[in-house]
Amino acid sequence: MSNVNRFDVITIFPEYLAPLNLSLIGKAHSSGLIEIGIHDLRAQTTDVHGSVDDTPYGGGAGMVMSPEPWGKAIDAVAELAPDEIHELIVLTPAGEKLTQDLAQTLTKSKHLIFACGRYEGIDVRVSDYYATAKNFKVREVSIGDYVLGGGEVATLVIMEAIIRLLPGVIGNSASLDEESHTLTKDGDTLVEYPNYTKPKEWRGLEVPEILLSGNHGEIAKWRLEQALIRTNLRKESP
Ligand code: 6GU
Repeated sequence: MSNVNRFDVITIFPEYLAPLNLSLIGKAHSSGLIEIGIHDLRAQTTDVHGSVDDTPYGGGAGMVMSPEPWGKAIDAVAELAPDEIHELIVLTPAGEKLTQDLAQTLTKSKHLIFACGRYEGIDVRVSDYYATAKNFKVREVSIGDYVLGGGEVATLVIMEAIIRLLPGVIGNSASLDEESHTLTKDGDTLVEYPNYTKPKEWRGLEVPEILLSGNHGEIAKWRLEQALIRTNLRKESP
């Protein structure tokens, strides 16, 4: 059983995932901390036009993605990690909302498969089928209450949220403990305190005196106060 986390993305726009080669994720991939595969759904089509969608049963606007190319593509990528449980993430604005807590949970999955729907989404029988298939788990996930053209950008968001939490990806892992939306020991989630660096004065704006004091106890107290103020401000204006 492989010790690295594997991520497979199925899409009709493989080029949309090009940013995965950059920065943190690019480095994690090239250093072998993670495996990433990007797969073109159209490779699984059989007709000359490479059709991946059709009109909805029951009528209505738009097109629905056909189940068979998805079934073939998902079966094929499952073979790339044959000993793992496959966590199939179906991207849809109707899904469970992404949170830091969900990102943390998904770090535990050794094999994540992202199914990027377009148009009016994927025939729901794809989710229904894999929900009971051997060695599969299914989650429908959304990144927020707005509608995107497809699941590709949502996949980038979710993968970045997960991958930066994996051991070895961020050099200074202590920076993960203090950041926004992380559960505190009291079970709350706070947004982060404000940060300052040099110079001491910039365009007439001063760094708070307390941060220059060298008094670590007082600084910790001030930062917690600031985090609470910011958290409460956000709750009043969601
Ligand atoms: Cl995952 N997909 C689409 N198409 N729109 C979204 C989304 C996903 N999450 C928020 N909006």
